[in-house]
Amino acid sequence: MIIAEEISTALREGRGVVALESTIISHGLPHDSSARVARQIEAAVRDSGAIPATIAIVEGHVRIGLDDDALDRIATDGNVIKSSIRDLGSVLASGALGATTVASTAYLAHRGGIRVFATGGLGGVHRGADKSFDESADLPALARTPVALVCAGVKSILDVHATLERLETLSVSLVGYRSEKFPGFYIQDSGYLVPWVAQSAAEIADTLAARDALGLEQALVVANPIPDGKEMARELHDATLAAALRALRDNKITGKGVTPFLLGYFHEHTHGASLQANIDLVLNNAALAAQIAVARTVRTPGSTT
Ligand code: PSU
Ligand code: MN
Repeated sequence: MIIAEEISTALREGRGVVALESTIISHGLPHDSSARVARQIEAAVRDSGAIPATIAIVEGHVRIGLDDDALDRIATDGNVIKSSIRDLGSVLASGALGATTVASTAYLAHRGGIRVFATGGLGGVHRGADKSFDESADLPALARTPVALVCAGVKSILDVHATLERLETLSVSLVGYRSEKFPGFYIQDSGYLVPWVAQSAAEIADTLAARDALGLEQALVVANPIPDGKEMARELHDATLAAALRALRDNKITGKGVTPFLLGYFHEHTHGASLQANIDLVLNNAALAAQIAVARTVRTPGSTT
């Protein structure tokens, strides 16, 4: 595991650090914009006073903090492997280029001493999972990794109700940021409520500290709705979702290809609207995660790891 010097120094000095996943760059965004967006996400973390730590597998090493070259390769190389926890060993041993998912990023960040993590949307239970058994490895990973994960809820492509039930069963903490509505990624309201609401980053830092004092090993998911005025138009969203799910069936896509296919379908069929929403919500999450990471250093000095 190679931790970039800026990040290891920040961790040693007890400064705020935010982990960022790389599958969103390699598989969640179109190749022509992903490198630019990846840098914008890192800049959003810095603008809020924390150090970004984008995680990926490069040439047989886990890299925490990517240089320009590695970030460009993750964004543009067509052979980068979407790497969940079960893939890590094989990707490392083969020397392949690997992009980490929420599950593997949370695991590696925690091992590297980073407690706050930002992504777009959490993986979850897919529609039809009662037959397909398709439930993201993100959920069981969060059940045993005590990071604070800022996300815009789960993608509307998923079964939101079932995902919330699974999060409850797995004892993953769930707090809405300034909203009691559980967000639906491209849209502010998934139609479900969150069990707790926090009004500030400091409140979330306190919640994390209280859980730490009890030795809880589950994640704290912070649900941060896409900002006002940035969500996708409902009609376009609902129509695209229905068509994307039909295309998924027609193309017989299964396994780890499902999420990238659905996100790609949205990006191709909404004339840039879903892409813009995706970018807006990720930047919003990166900024909040940075505020939480900084709040932790103020509220609980010396306990950033
Ligand atoms: N959220 C996004 N874009 C993405 C993903 C999430 O905004 O590309 C990725 C994350 O890496 C997440 C993964 O962990 O999708 C979930 O994939 P699956 O459903 O195959 O577990
Ligand atoms: Mn799956």
